[in-house]
Amino acid sequence: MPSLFLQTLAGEASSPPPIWLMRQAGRYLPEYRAVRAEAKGFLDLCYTPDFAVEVTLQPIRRYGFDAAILFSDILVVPDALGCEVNFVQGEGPKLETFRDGTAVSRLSKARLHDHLAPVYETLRRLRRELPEDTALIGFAGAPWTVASYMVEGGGSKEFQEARTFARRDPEAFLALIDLVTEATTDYLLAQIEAGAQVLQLFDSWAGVLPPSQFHLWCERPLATIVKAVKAKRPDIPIIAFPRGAGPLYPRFIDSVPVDGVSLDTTVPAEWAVENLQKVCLQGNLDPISLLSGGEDMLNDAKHLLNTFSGRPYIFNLGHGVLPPTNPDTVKRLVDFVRSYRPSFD
Ligand code: 1CP
Repeated sequence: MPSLFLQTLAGEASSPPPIWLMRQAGRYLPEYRAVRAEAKGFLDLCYTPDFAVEVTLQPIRRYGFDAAILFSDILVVPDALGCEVNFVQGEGPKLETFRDGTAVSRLSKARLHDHLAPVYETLRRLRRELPEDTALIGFAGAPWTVASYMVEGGGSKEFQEARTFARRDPEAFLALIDLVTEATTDYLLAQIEAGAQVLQLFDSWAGVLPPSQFHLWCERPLATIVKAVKAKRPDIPIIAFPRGAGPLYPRFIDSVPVDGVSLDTTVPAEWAVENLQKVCLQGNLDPISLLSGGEDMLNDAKHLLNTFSGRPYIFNLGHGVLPPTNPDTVKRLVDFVRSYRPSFD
């Protein structure tokens, strides 16, 4: 029997909707922190199937979410292309920088699959260990977001270096985007072979692109990936998360043939229902509301459930679970969503 999650992505509305949360595995869970302390570092956690399988399953055991997301990170792709990546505790990722054509030409996807073999092993084991009706989500970062970390050398508020490189030398920047696009396509197809049943593409920094550059660096590479994956595996649904796209969401779904889009916290739910009719919608609850975790959070959740009622919708947040979130609050939210029946008061 297909899972509720897969049925919803195929276009069937259900009440209550399926639920999972971005960053459902992570630092807010004490059992995650215990495994993290055993690993030599964050990348060791991602590349050791015993650890990665365990932390993927932790939120499924606690909350019985409708989908599990592979535990890994978007930055394993740059790492596999030969860009040095380090996770400094408390400071976030630090990467070797690539800011001109000469630097970009040093990268190669020759060792991609060798390097990412442990991720594929994690997926194979997960598919065996998960309950049959829990969907397994594979994922990757979108080329714009991944390339931005490689140009910047880490996280950033504005991604000024990446945006400057893209304008100063669009040809060299395109070479970087094209390489990440090809590697990501190969990586996602291998994830499907290993057991991923759904894919999500995270374009976390799509929102720093002005409308004039949005097609070139966000939509175009994502459309290339989605078309290439669908040409080989039309059976696998794909969700994209162009975070911060705002009024560009409608043209995004016109140019990138995805099955679903994840909504950040800035998009009004009513606007999304009106303007994004041809895909399944996901997300939109403010992760900050889980920090108070009271009536305020439940009212927002109820508003989303009522607004998206009667159309394909996957309950989720507008961005990841924050580390200070109380695990009991997540339980409260899941119970609330699962006991929901439509009402329009
Ligand atoms: O110390 C720790 O334990 C590291 C914290 C952490 C975790 C739990 C990082 C470092 N990555 C992850 C896991 C992760 N990352 C998942 C796992 C599955 C799940 O959701 O449960 C996923 C899907 C990601 C994806 C990811 N990594 C994104 C896209 C989604 C988003 O949040 O916008 C991005 C931008 C990253 C980069 C990254 N990795 C880690 C951090 C702290 C960051 C952000 C760095 C920054 O920009 O400041």
